Amino acid sequence: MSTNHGHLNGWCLLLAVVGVAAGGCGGGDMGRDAESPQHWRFAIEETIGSVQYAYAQRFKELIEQRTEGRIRVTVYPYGALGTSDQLTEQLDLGAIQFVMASPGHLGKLIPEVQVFLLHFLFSDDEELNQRVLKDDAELREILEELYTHKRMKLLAIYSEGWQVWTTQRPVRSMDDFRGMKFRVMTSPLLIAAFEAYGASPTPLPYSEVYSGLQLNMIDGQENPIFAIQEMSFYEVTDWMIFPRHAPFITTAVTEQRFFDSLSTQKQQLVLETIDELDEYILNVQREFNDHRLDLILQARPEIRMIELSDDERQEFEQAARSVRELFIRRYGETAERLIRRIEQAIREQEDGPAAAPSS
Ligand code: 6CS
Repeated sequence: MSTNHGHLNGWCLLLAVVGVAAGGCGGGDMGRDAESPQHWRFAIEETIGSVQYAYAQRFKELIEQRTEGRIRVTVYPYGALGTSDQLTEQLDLGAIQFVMASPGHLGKLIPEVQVFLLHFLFSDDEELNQRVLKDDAELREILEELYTHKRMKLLAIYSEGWQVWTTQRPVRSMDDFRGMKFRVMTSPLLIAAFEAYGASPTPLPYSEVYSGLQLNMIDGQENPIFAIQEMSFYEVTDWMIFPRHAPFITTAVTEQRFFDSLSTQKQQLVLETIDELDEYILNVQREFNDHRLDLILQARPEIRMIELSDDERQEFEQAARSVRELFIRRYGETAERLIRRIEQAIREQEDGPAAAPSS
């Protein structure tokens, strides 16, 4: 990210072109009297109707209600302001105040956050995982520090549902992955993850996945069901594979300087609102993923589905271990602490706080 003024003016120009009165571009709302109207901008990495959209819209509703309209929130869906990487750049420039930043892309900027991309790390129980992501103080502390170094304030971490592979041929074993051009998000660890399975991973931004599948530049990709439906990936796929190897995890973020400029009351308002959204979004993602699987099946009943058995998952789980080791080798002590903390927090949730530390 850059704070270079040439860049800044470029973004201000871009924002002006797309119709955003950019508060952060030279004397906007920040730093005004706490009671004056304010306009906050929340950019997401997904389209209207997505899980992230539901999250940001609910945030908007609650903030506007609670401030009786003194704070206005505009939500920018994917495409309005650029790719995931461009959203975090614009946050850094102060042009937007809130973004969704998924580790699948943010990992280029904060490598340790790629812990959320590791396969077979989380439990099968979504509610348990959510408690770990939301409530584990040590995990949050480590991550908050990493985000702060990049001038971001981490607000929330949540799952949008299990990643599902969409492919042109059945996949039950690593053999089936051999030579498959598989699209991954742009964080480097995902390349290692699918190389370990024998595939040929191809990093691409979200907006290029549909055309990549349609033109056979890629043979497969992974995303939660709701995204497969709303991005129409199901139109250009023959198989859906359910390995339960990883949830799609994202983070809601604000810019640190913006947050620090708010009155204590407004900071509290943001934190309390975010806190409430956690349960809301767990229910939304479940509902979206369930319902949209039905929509996919109605639209293309010929799509074939495979749920990997525990035995079939084992082969992948075994291969994924080398990626964990690579993650630690590449990114060091903090990376290792994050893995250990997540494992320990899951054990504590499963067995109660007295769970013994791992050896
Ligand atoms: O695959 C991706 O790139 C995207 N998938 C989702 C579900 N959300 C945002 C992310 O960029």
